[in-house]
Amino acid sequence: MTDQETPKRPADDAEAPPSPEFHPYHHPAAGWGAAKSVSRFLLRERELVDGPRAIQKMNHEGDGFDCPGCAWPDDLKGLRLDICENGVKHVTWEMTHKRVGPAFFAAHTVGELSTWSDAKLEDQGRLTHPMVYDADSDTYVPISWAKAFALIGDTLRGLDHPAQAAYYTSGRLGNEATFLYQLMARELGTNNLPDCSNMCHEASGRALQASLGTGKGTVDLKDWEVTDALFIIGVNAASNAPRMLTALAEAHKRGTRIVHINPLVEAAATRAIIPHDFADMALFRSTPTSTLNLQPRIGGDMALLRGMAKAVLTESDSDPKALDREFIERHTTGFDAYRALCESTPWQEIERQSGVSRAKIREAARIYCEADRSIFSWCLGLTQHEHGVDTVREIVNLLLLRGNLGREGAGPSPVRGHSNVQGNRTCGIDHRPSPDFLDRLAAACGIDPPRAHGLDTVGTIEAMHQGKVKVFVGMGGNFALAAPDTPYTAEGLRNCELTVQVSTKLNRSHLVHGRQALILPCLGRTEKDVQEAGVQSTSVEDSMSMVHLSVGMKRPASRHLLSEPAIIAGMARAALPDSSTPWEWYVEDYDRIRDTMARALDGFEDFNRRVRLPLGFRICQPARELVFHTPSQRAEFATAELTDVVPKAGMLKLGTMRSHDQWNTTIYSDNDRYRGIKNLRTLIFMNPADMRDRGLELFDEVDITSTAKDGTTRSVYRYKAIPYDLPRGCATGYMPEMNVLCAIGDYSTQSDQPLMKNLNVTVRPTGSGTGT
Ligand SMILES: Nc1nc2c(c(=O)[nH]1)N[C@H]1C(S)=C(S)[C@@H](COP(=O)(O)OP(=O)(O)OC[C@H]3O[C@@H](n4cnc5c(=O)[nH]c(N)nc54)[C@H](O)[C@@H]3O)O[C@H]1N2
Ligand SMILES: Nc1nc2c(c(=O)[nH]1)N[C@H]1C(S)=C(S)[C@@H](COP(=O)(O)OP(=O)(O)OC[C@H]3O[C@@H](n4cnc5c(=O)[nH]c(N)nc54)[C@H](O)[C@@H]3O)O[C@H]1N2
Ligand SMILES: [Mo]
Repeated sequence: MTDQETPKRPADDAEAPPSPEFHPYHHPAAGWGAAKSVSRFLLRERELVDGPRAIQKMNHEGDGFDCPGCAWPDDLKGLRLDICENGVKHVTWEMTHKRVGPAFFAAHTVGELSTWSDAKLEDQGRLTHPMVYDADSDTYVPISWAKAFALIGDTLRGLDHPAQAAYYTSGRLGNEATFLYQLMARELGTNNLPDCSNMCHEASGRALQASLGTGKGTVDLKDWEVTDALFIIGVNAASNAPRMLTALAEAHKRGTRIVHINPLVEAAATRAIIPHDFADMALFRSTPTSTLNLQPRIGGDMALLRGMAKAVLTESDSDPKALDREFIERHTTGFDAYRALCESTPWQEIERQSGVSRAKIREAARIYCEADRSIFSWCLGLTQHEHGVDTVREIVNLLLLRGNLGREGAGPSPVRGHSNVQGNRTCGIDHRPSPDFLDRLAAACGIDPPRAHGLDTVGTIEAMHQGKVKVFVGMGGNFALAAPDTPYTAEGLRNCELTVQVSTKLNRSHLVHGRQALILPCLGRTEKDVQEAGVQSTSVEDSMSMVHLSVGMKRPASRHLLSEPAIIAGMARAALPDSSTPWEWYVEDYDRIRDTMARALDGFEDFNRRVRLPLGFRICQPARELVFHTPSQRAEFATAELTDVVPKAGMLKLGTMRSHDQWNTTIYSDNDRYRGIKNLRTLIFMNPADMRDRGLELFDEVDITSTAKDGTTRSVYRYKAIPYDLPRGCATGYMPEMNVLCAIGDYSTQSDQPLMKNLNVTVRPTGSGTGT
């Protein structure tokens, strides 16, 4: 297909790009705005026939596929239309009729494609053939699967050490493929398994592990249905976990109190129309989704939570029931030290660091004390910070004070990102595997896995730079754009001997490549996966530890596509010709992979039977049973001091985030409906007073310069300033455009996560001063 034949986004045809617009949004979330957006999207992707049919099958027990979007759990009552606007966009994007085949690649050099926008690259459609980079013509040319695998095998076998390769996972990979992938890496001899979780919930995993001895949340949807208070922190649910809106609206109707903690008052913190409630839809009847909104400064959550704990402890002087003393006594350790720390932290410091008044914090604490059962839920607003681990541990501290653990309707509930990012970790994508995990894997699979820790995302980028990692394999995702410090990451990838991208759509990571490069196209989750034993299903694990099967139903986008398990097996056999792992036999029937997983993985006993139960099965959470695999065998209070998060004079704290019309690096449009933005992505949301200080008005152009921990600076130019309701000294803008500002060295010392929500920036009008 040539570029001329390729349907373009309207913006590409227009003489001048449409003008940006900003109209603050005052409507409820979801409802008709979402329905309208869905039909526009189906129309654009020419999916009015297949789209609705597929949507009917989404998130259905038994015969459906799991939405490849977010990791919010499926409705427990088997709701017929358990979907959301963004899930529909996501599925339709995968099912597009547009194709990127050999003719397309012959018509466009990599040099030319590099000048295209990221949105335009992905919009070309589904990849259809395995392709290899040809340096002479600067194009990708077709290659057979056998030759592609041979190239990978030869290169891997030619390395001096297996740790000269890194194997990235984006969190959509199903459990069975995940298991084979980590098995391949470990059989080859490395734990270099960076994944997108290194950029998202690493802090949550480490905090929960340290406090409770489990890396995951302990609650499920049933708990959400009976809780008395919900604390929703640092998540833009209306865009990024839209099915949570239903849970919030239903909870509010039941009388549950809902506190949102976010520098921005996001759409989910106002009102919502429940999309599958036809009466609500027909009558435009919306339900409130918030009792109280607190707007801390960026990074101010820990101080706010500490303030709540301080208020709870003060309350306990007059009301003994404010604390669950029996729970604290029986199940925790470190309470006295934590109490002393809270008491010695002055309110003045709490107010300064959080940016929220003592009165407001006490109001939240009162709601907490009045609730018999509370759930705390959070996402990236908490984790992508220097002190992300301490902050999540502070949530656990608060929960422990009132015994909100191990009982119905109470506990920690992180909102995970990609649809199977939690399953990836459960099934072995971990650069720091525990000895117990490796021992069991060794016994079940007859391999001798390496014990040394491997590289995470940031470590991989640095190692590619230093020439220590020479082969990069990306199982999905868009590493070149998703990772921090875009030019630095690009240099790392270009320094590789071989880059391999297993993908469904064309993206930047195909153009920023090693000396040799492969694009390997795979089946998407909506597509029928037929192997020797018939149609195969794969399993995924949602945010609340439910594991269930997903079966694709669409005809594959091309007959040349392979499934992810087949691609991994092909690579593994080529790299390990003498391996006694039955790679080909596994791929013939995924039940065989599941049988091995049942032996190798904790909680997967009797996997093949249990995964076929209605709604699947829940992986046991020891902390929920009040069994704590911590050094003390108890839940451990953490006693970290507050750190200084107040921006230095003249500087702002900038958080990068997603718009409503994007999926990580995939941009569907330049609109952000709930924040009132149209036709604009290169923007910065600022407090109106911070704009006035700089002489800025709406849409004025600014240059933004970040200063890294090591003093180096990075800039983006001509971004448009938007006045927005967020605390003074704070600003936000969109990833991945702003990843340029995130220095490679700026990762948390607690979680190794890049500080994507904690950039120290100066903002000045474009054309003023020297800039950097
Ligand atoms: N439609 C759609 N859905 C998605 C994704 C997508 O791109 N598109 N991505 C998926 C993935 S991989 C992930 S990890 C999740 C991400 O889901 P979110 O965590 O919602 O992602 P972000 O857009 O990064 O926004 C985080 C929120 O944090 C707030 N925030 C910023 N700084 C702070 C802070 O210091 N404190 C607090 N309390 N809040 C802060 C922002 O105002 C914003 O509301 O969503 C998943 N779902
Ligand atoms: N500044 C900043 N940067 C961030 C973040 C932030 O908040 N701020 N968030 C971080 C987070 S939380 C995450 S999770 C990462 C996201 O990082 P990634 O997971 O690496 O990126 P995605 O944009 O989700 O990947 C999109 C690509 O996945 C491929 N794909 C889609 N479906 C499939 C499939 O079924 N199989 C395979 N093999 N490939 C498929 C397509 O080719 C598509 O181009 O970004 C991180 N980067
Ligand atoms: Mo994520």
